[in-house]
Amino acid sequence: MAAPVKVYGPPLSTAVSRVLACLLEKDVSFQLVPVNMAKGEHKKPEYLKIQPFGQVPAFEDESITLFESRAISKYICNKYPNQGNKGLFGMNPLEKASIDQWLEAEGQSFNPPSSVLVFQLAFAPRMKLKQDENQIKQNEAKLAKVLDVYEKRLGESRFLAGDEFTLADLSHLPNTQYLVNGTDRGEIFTSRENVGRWWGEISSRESWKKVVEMQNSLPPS
Ligand SMILES: N[C@@H](CCC(=O)N[C@@H](CS)C(=O)NCC(=O)O)C(=O)O
Repeated sequence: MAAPVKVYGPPLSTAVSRVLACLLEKDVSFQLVPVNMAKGEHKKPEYLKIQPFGQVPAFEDESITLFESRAISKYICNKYPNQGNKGLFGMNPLEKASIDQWLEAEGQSFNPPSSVLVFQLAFAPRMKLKQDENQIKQNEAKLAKVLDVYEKRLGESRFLAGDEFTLADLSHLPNTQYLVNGTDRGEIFTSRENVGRWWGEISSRESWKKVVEMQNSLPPS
């Protein structure tokens, strides 16, 4: 039997949790390798050999290493097409293109404002850092515009890339989880009928519930 793949980094990291959700959807066994970010382990030369930008996650599958959570997730889907959720990254070129399109929308349009808000609203208070009200205001406005597009799309189809849950939806889970459940700004999602319905559905996936359990079972840092 092949050795389990390795994911380096803490499940509380949004990018790490994206990869974990994908592995769980695809029923791929994995080993989580701790990286102590408080001690700067992600900036050490040994770690930079597998993640040259000094970020988490890094990923190892036998002799290959990868970084970038979305690229890692696609690799997992492509390597295990017949395992777990078979349609997670589509079954034909058209499905794959539609999933890629919404994955790009997530990476290019949704992630920039939502990750700033996750940092400002969820992480800064925990880290006892001063919040930047201007950044919060500007990024809330940017995210609202993106979610208006999603609201329309999700009025036409059950999930972003069509009628099935895919990597495109999965990729939105980490930031949305923090914003809906870890801040008082969840309304930006839940006040939009279709986006709220979609969030309810995607966040109830068994895979995601397991990731949240992993996050909640960590000792407080
Ligand atoms: N685009 C990268 C982003 C990775 C990323 O930003 N990781 C954060 C944690 S969620 C990190 O390592 N931050 C520490 C740093 O940048 O020094 C991916 O999706 O893998």
